[in-house]
Amino acid sequence: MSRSGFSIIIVNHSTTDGVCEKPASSPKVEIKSVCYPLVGCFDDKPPFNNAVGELPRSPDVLNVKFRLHTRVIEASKTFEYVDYRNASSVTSSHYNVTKPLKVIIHGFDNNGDSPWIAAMKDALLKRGDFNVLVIDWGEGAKLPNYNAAVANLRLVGTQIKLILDIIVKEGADLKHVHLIGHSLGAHMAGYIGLLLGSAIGRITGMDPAEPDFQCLPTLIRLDPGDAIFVDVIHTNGEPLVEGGAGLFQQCGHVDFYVNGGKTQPGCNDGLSGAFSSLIHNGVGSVGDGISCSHARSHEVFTESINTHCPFTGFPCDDYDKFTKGECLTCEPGGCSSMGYFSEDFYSHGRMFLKTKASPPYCVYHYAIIVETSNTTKDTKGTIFADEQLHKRDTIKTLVVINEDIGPIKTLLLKYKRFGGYLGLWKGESTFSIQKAQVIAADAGEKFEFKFGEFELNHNEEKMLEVNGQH
Ligand SMILES: [Ca+2]
Repeated sequence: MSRSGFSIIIVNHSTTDGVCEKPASSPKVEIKSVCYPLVGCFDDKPPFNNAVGELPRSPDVLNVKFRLHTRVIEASKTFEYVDYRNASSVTSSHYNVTKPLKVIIHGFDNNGDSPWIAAMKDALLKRGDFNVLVIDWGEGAKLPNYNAAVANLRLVGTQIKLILDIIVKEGADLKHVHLIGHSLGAHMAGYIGLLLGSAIGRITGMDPAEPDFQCLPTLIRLDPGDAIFVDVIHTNGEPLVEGGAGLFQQCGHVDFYVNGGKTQPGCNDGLSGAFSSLIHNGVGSVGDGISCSHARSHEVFTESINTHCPFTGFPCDDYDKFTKGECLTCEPGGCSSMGYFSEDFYSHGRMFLKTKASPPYCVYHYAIIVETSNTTKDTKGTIFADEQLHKRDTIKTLVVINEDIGPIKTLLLKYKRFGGYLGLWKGESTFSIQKAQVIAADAGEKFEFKFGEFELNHNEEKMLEVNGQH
């Protein structure tokens, strides 16, 4: 029993890292349903029993607000309301059916006034002359009943679908509709895609919520079948019990794992401010109530809308390999760009990228590769972060820099021998290098330094001049 008096059961079928186990068969329970005017009926027949017995509240109780923003509207006022029950609220608004539509959908414990929504809306209107629809379903997504919010998202998704029906009737093309959802909002976007037969142009899922969705059927959660293009940003894919709020499993055509996709630099989510605390106890203690790593997904998406920094995502088997600089050549399927411009790339699958701990988050990725000489003695010491240094080794490391530093002319190498224990097992006083390379991964360029063996003394710095660029 939680502190607020609600007993909450979360449906998940996984252990860690989004590895799904076959769910045990559900016991037979009586199917409940509820019906409302225009939006129709909702029951909890599997797989829609993930809300653990909750059914959507009535439209009157949820009182969802649909706020339309355009450049024209913003010139004189903040927004206009549109309503699925009244087509003329759309046709008499400043909605322009010849322009693309961006729909921003928040998640649990957020509402239309959550500050990140205004920041994203502003960035979108700066980028293009769009219709931007902000969905304020704060009443249906409020603390403390997470499962009720999971149930409500189907009703709100249906309401949004009815608005899309109106704009299609007015001549808009669903191909130019882009749903952008955070957390539960990402799954709501998937549900709208389901209702519209996957005809929507694009869904961006920003750290889609894990509780009640992980490893459950694609019918109820975001998946690549929900739109023509689905891009997903993972920032808080830790298991729920360890404070994670987002799905770790792939659920788009392209999935970006930011800093590995589990927790974010600069965030100290801890368990006290984590999502599990929020849904079990109704206690939100971090910022707008959602954990820092979970919120990072919409921050990086918003930054990607108007930046020149590429947010390059690199295909890789896992994050460990990526941090060792082993996946910076955009092989085999090519790279992509996390965020707004991911649609422009054909590359699909799992992509990895680093960011900074604070805005601007985007960084440029460089691999520094040092090949050691085959005549040197094995030793222990430090070149970059590696400690065990062997002859004929190739040492790779990934470094990130805030800006594109352009062509690289020089590389400073330093060898520091291992200091030993109690005066024993000290590293060798010199270590020999065969050659060094730097890969400027975002630019796709390679710089070669110094062919032929040279020695580095302990604590000595050697400046190498570039002698080749590819
Ligand atoms: Ca789906």
